[in-house]
Amino acid sequence: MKKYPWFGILCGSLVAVTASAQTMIEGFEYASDADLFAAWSPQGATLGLSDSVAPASAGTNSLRVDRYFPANAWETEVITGPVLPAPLAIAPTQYLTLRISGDPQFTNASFQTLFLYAYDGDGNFGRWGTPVPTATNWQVFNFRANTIEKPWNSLALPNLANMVQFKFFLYGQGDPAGAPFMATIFIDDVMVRDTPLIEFPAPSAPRPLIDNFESYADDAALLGFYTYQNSPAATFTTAALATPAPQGNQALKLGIDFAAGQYPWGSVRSTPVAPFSFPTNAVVSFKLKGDPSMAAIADGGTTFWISFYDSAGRGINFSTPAAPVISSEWTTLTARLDQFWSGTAVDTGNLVQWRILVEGWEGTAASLAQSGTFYVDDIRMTVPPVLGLTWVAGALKLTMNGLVPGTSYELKTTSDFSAWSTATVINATSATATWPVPTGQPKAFYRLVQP
Ligand SMILES: [Ca+2]
Ligand SMILES: [Ca+2]
Repeated sequence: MKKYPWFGILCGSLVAVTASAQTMIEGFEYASDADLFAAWSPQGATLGLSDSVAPASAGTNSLRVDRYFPANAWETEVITGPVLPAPLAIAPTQYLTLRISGDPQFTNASFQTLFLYAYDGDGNFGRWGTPVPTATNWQVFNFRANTIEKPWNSLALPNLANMVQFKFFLYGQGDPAGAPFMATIFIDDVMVRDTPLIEFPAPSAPRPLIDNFESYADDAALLGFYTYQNSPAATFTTAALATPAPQGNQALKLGIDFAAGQYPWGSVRSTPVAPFSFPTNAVVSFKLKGDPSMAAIADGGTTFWISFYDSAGRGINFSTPAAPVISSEWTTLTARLDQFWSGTAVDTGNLVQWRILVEGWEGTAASLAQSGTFYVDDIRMTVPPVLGLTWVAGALKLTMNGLVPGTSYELKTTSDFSAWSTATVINATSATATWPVPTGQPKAFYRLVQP
């Protein structure tokens, strides 16, 4: 007799489906509310299908939950999902992911948490939870599977290799209860994934000019926009405006007193600005003048960094070799997006901040303190212009898009690539310009350059 339960578990594990890179547990893509109600049942809430879905969601429906939370201690809604068609095996390193759109009404709650409960074939269960959002935009929750918690009323943590059912527990009140309220939330795309789901909003417009240091009336204005970041704390940076400059009248001057020891660096970080994107075809360019007095101690840690940050403070970095950092001449450096590196996913469509940094050296613990002076100017993020040809009223016109207003371009032409001549100069007043192609030439090639 005792063999039967053992046999049952063995059979269950044999038919379990292993969650692959992305396994959809529930997308709420039911044809009707009746089909939804056959699968999901509430306790005191009203459920329904909604056409509110997250922008990146593949489906057209989500689950709408309307629930009145009276002022009772620990007032909780339980929404029970269907028994899975086959047990699901979830690896401890995988993620339980779901989308949710919250409700500001939850600010009334004295305790507000959405738990995803998971049940195994033996009736043990665990949960992952997070505060219910009080914003109505779609958000993503990612729970690492092995962070599952055992509620007080479960005998044991569930066996992640044999999951058979999921439920939502929606806590709307703690103890004591807050004010009563009516709330509506939306849930969608309950998934098992190998990696967290990270999505970013639509990209903002590019910012062609990052900083040319011409807009600051004086050093005080410069330091109203930039703040110091140094490491270790004994490193000291002084930022000022410097004249002459390779562009305009002013450049950034960084005087850095590097502390003794390894990897000292000094930097200035901008104030957050309106979000801007770093298009994949854009090029960051800047001018850098180094300090030849650093040459004697320069090593692999002697480097200049420019970094950009998204609104969550996640950064991408471009770092140079030592040569421009120890050069007494101005060097123009360029970097494409794929030359920037990062340890995390960064919303490069919505960057809001940048940092200008000089690291003195790698050195050793015995490295002595030393000072250096560095200059930076004309930091730009340029998207190459795009040329096209159009017929307008029987005449051929060259169209130029993606121009930077205020910039002067030379339109170069050749018929056979043996020599290029200047066809015209375009002083861009907007992002677009046109130029009439001369009639009577059988073929010509054009390119637009920024002299
Ligand atoms: Ca859906
Ligand atoms: Ca300048």
